[in-house]
Amino acid sequence: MTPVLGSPSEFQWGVATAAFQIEGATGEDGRGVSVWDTFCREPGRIRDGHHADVACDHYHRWPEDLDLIAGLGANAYRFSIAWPRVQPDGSGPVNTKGLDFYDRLVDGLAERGLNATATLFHWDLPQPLEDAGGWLNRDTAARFAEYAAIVAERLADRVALWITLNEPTVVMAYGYAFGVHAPGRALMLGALPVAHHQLLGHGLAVEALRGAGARSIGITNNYTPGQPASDRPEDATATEAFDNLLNWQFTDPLLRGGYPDLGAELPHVRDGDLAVVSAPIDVLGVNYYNPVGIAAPAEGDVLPFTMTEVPGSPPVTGMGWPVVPEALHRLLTTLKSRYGDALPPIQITESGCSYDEALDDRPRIDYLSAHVDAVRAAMHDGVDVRGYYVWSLLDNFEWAEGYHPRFGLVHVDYATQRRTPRTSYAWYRDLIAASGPDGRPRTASIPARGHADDAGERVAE
Ligand code: IFM
Repeated sequence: MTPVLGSPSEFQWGVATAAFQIEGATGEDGRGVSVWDTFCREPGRIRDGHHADVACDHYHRWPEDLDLIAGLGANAYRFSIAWPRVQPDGSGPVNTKGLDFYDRLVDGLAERGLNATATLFHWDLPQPLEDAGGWLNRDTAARFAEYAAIVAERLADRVALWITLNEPTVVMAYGYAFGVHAPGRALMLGALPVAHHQLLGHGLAVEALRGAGARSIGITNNYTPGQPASDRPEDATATEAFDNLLNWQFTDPLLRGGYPDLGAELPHVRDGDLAVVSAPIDVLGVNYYNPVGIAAPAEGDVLPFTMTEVPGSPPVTGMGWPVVPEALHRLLTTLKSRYGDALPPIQITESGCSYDEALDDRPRIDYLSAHVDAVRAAMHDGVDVRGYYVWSLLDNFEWAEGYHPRFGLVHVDYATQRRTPRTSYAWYRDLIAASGPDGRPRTASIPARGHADDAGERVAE
């Protein structure tokens, strides 16, 4: 088979998933325990006590899932590699069977003409590393780089794009500051070292990946743009503090070589670290779901802002997240103006929404259509965007919300593991078919929203 190599020149249309959310098989083939396995066992952490022991059983059903991606006419698949499958203890011996799984997966992608976009860390930290302090411990950065080298030595010949970390801001905020994700620490501003140690791990991993022959490397950040709740100057100040802590903290060190004003001392940042963190990257992965309203903190608040409703009462998704595609356009043009020539080409590594279980999911089509339009508008305005991945291919385990939210282009019946493409699947297939190699519509007319009444029957056969 011909492996897919290097940085593809065509716009990447894809779908994204993550290991812990779909693979299941948590006790198979020598996989170690991750912080999320532990967190799922703690009473009250996950809605209705759900866990990911089986999830979408992708570990066994991956050929069917790759066929679904190929059926879209997509050219890329973003998946993540489970660190505990590869190195059960997070350091030391390699579990060959774990690597074998991803070897089969990337071969399966190449056989279907799909580019592999591999994320090395999508939150499933090996539990022994957490027991040693997790991302609060500087040593985890070095362990991450070692693991990156192990994976790349096996797969670099077939992975088109490496993403080091997925959404380090969410790990810092939800995992270590607010305590609603694994490992469940509620340290508030005490979580700041988690940001730096992840970024340091990213920088060390970039070097390790290049050493192992990786061609194209990026990092994926989640951006939740703050929108002032009112035109009071205090709300504007609070919004700036929010953006610095949650958004720019994860991009300025990469592209400007320094942290924005975080309103705190950073004694954990050592001389020379920022040179490592700011190693050149080939792609900036942008995940965007929604903005958030920001107001001045109330008396006694620990943080310099309060999160509130987005002004203007936009519609919301099934998760209650405001639907504001213009904020994606604004984010992309802001990235360009903030970082100028230092900004590498962007790939939208996640974009999507949850709604109810319906197979005829018109609201998802409206959401995706408006967000693709926002990306294309930003491209028209000069932002270099090279890819768009829908989150997600399948309904899956949505972290603390368990299996309740439904993000998939493909519905999963968890009792039978039957996959059924939704109307949005056929819509996305038609959109890709109607797009040129640069991602823009081939003709002025792109598929009308809600078209595609054959809802993917072709692939379900
Ligand atoms: O499911 C998550 C994913 O793991 C990371 N980005 C956001 C998605 C939806 O919440």
